Amino acid sequence: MSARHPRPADDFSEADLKVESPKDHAAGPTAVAVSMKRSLERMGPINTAKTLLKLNQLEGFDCMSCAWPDPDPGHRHVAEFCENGAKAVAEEATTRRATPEFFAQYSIAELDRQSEYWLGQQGRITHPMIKRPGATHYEEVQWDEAFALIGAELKSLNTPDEAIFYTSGRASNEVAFAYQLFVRAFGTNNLPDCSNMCHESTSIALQESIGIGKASVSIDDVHNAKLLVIAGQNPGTNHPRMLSALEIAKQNGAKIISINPLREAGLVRFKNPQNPSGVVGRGTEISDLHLPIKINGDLALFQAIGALLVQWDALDHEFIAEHTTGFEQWRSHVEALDWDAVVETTGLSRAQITEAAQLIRESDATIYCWAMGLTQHRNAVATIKEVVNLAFAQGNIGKPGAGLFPVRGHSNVQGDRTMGIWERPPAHFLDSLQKEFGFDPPRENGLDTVDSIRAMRDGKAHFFLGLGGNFVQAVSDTDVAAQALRNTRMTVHISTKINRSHLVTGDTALILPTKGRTEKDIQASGPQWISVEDSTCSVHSSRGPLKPASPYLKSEVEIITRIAEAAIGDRYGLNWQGMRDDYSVIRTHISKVVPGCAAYEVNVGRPGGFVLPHPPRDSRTFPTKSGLGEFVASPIEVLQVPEGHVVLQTLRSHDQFNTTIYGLSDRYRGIEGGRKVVFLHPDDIAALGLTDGQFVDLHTRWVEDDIERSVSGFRVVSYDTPRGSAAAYYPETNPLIPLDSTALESNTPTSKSVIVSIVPTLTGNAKAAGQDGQDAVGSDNGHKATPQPLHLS
Ligand SMILES: Nc1nc2c(c(=O)[nH]1)N[C@H]1C(S)=C(S)[C@@H](COP(=O)(O)OP(=O)(O)OC[C@H]3O[C@@H](n4cnc5c(=O)[nH]c(N)nc54)[C@H](O)[C@@H]3O)O[C@H]1N2
Ligand SMILES: Nc1nc2c(c(=O)[nH]1)N[C@H]1C(S)=C(S)[C@@H](COP(=O)(O)OP(=O)(O)OC[C@H]3O[C@@H](n4cnc5c(=O)[nH]c(N)nc54)[C@H](O)[C@@H]3O)O[C@H]1N2
Ligand code: SF4
Ligand SMILES: [Mo]
Repeated sequence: MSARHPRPADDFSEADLKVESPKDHAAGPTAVAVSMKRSLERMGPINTAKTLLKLNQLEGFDCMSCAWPDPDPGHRHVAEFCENGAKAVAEEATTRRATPEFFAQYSIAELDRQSEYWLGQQGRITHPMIKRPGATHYEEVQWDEAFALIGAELKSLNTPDEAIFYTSGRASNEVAFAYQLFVRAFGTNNLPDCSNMCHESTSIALQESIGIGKASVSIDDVHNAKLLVIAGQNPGTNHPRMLSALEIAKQNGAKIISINPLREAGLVRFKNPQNPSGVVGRGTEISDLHLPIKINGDLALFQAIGALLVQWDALDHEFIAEHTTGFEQWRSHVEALDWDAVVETTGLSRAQITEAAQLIRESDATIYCWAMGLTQHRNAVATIKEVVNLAFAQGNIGKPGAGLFPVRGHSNVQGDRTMGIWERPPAHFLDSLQKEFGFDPPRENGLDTVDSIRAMRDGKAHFFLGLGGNFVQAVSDTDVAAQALRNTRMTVHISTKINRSHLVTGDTALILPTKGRTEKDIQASGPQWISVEDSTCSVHSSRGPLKPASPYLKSEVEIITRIAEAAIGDRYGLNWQGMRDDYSVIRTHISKVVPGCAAYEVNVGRPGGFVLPHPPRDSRTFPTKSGLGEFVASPIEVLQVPEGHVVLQTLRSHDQFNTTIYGLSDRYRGIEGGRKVVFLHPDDIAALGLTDGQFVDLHTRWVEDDIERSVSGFRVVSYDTPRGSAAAYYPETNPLIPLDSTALESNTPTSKSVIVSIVPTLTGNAKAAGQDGQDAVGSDNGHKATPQPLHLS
């Protein structure tokens, strides 16, 4: 391989890891500087200018990073984006290219030895690629042949249920609708999505408690709340423009409680780069009260707060009587609260909990915000129902400045669900599909992500298609998942850039390169636009400004409709060509099938779009089984952690989007130049017989099966986290999460509570201190490095 061109980022090494003090504020001028530097480096000046000024603007494109809402038309800044939005754009609009020549240079096995960071740095995929059975490399394939192979494979299955159709939450409403239509016409509900690993616990809990699985607030409510409770969320990194909204709320007099094992910089102070005081001054204090809760303590905490509200009679009796059911059972449940269990589970004192409850008691307009810190635990669904109980107790739903705010992850993960990407579709949705298209869709529930892995592992599914995403890195139990995918006859990935999932192949593997949000999409009827839904149920349009990265790219709608034609032709008279020639044809179908989307084309096309109906928010009506808001009492489960073990949460650094690693700077937590770290309380470090900076291995404690799960070569970092609560980055730690360790009811992997032991890495262990950000999937990448002392400052 001597003729190989040098590739960017070949030199990334964990040996450069530096640990500094965590920051006490988020954003500020550094955020602007980092955004501009990354944008110019990756996209060059022309794409930077063409994209950033169009980002989140009325005639522009929707940020493809998180699902934070935009301000109303007329209230937007010239620069209506954050550092991580700019990084997401730069990552997609990069000028680097992964061409067929690149794939000819590196075998799949060689690529699999590279880190996810390195893979991402190779740039946009330019041509459709195939790995044929027995081949060692990907080679170029013509689009027609690719579609024909997929069609033939799908037709060869014994039943449609042997195919898995995954979706990542960046897909637009238009492609999502066409995709679910194809999959159901093909004959299965096997539509797992990233939501299964994300806010599924939220959707299940809210569906039962309030009758709809979505947030009940608008951005105006956030601005006008008297109190915001932010639990299990790190907005400074993952929803950075939320800090601007929190700043406005604070200026309007709001108080903020943060509930998080970590003192995340964005929850301490915000320096708004849009304001002079944010550039030179101290910025805005965000949290009035921080509760450094032990991992998984939230159910107990919320129940204890409920008990205090009941004890103080700080209740909205009128709301409870008129709009809810189950209150009396819940009241007697919380009255019998075991405070010792609460203190043990939360790691908080009764005084701290009382202080939080007092703030809640004093507020007549409270918003509860949450994200992955609540959803990815065994008892996640119960925890979220407990949040709803608190909101009900004080009537904090369906009134200005109050409500429930699960802050969604991927930019269109909520819209994809609205469009029917769901393995458990409600009957009314299927009825509408039947009415519109004249065929009876399958009525049996399909497989979610965890069950899809089981099906592939057990030889019950033979075909995997991913509409975006990086399935094998995102799911739990990486090695088990990789083996499951390798069991299949065909894997197909519709992607913009190379990722690990392309390297874990079925007998045949296809990479179908697609246009991204930043790019123009021209079809037979002319330029097309797409639509998306944010965390606050607001739906709006998006138009990419750039010329596509390669002339061979196809839009996601084109790819899905061509696959549909190849697999089912014109079955049921479905007109795939009409849909891809003019996306408004899809939108007309949406308006007839999807609840709340009448006159979709007109409503979504107008500046700022429209807001979907939400009965609890709009009229305090609850489309639940009982027709009322449902209080649900749940027992407190104390997580049993054996001696010598800690609970590990797996989270995001400031320099990644899920499995896409932008760079190696987790600036706010003081980690630079590497990712293989494990944050531990100093007393835990001592109690486990370790030292700060030492190389360690993490082993999962899981007695339900006999698989040994471990990762190696992580550095111990002494950190302000509660005792017994450790943290490390995702996805490097995903091999530690057992496939069967999932949340009750939602089946979401327990990514935030993995019980592990931590032991020194044996020097000379081949896996120790991998040079790259992570090990190759299912193989020992053999990197060796000598442990070096950390630069502690
Ligand atoms: N830049 C960037 N933006 C993103 C993403 C990204 O990767 N990068 N990902 C997107 C996606 S898909 C999602 S889902 C969201 C995720 O957004 P977040 O949910 O904010 O993401 P995580 O990094 O998983 O952080 C979870 C937070 O919960 C805390 N936590 C962990 N365990 C517990 C617990 O038991 N109790 C409590 N109270 N807190 C706990 C952690 O300390 C951390 O602050 O972000 C979206 N936006
Ligand atoms: N341990 C642990 N595991 C987790 C989590 C955790 O907190 N801890 N979080 C979970 C969560 S919340 C989520 S949402 C999942 C994320 O799971 P996924 O959504 O599957 O993963 P992503 O990393 O967001 O997907 C990135 C890939 O999408 C492709 N892509 C980017 N843009 C486009 C586009 O416009 N079109 C297409 N077709 N492809 C595109 C690129 O090839 C890129 O490599 O991970 C989950 N896994
Ligand atoms: S807050 Fe989220 S949607 Fe808004 S610009 Fe930042 S990353 Fe993009
Ligand atoms: Mo997510």
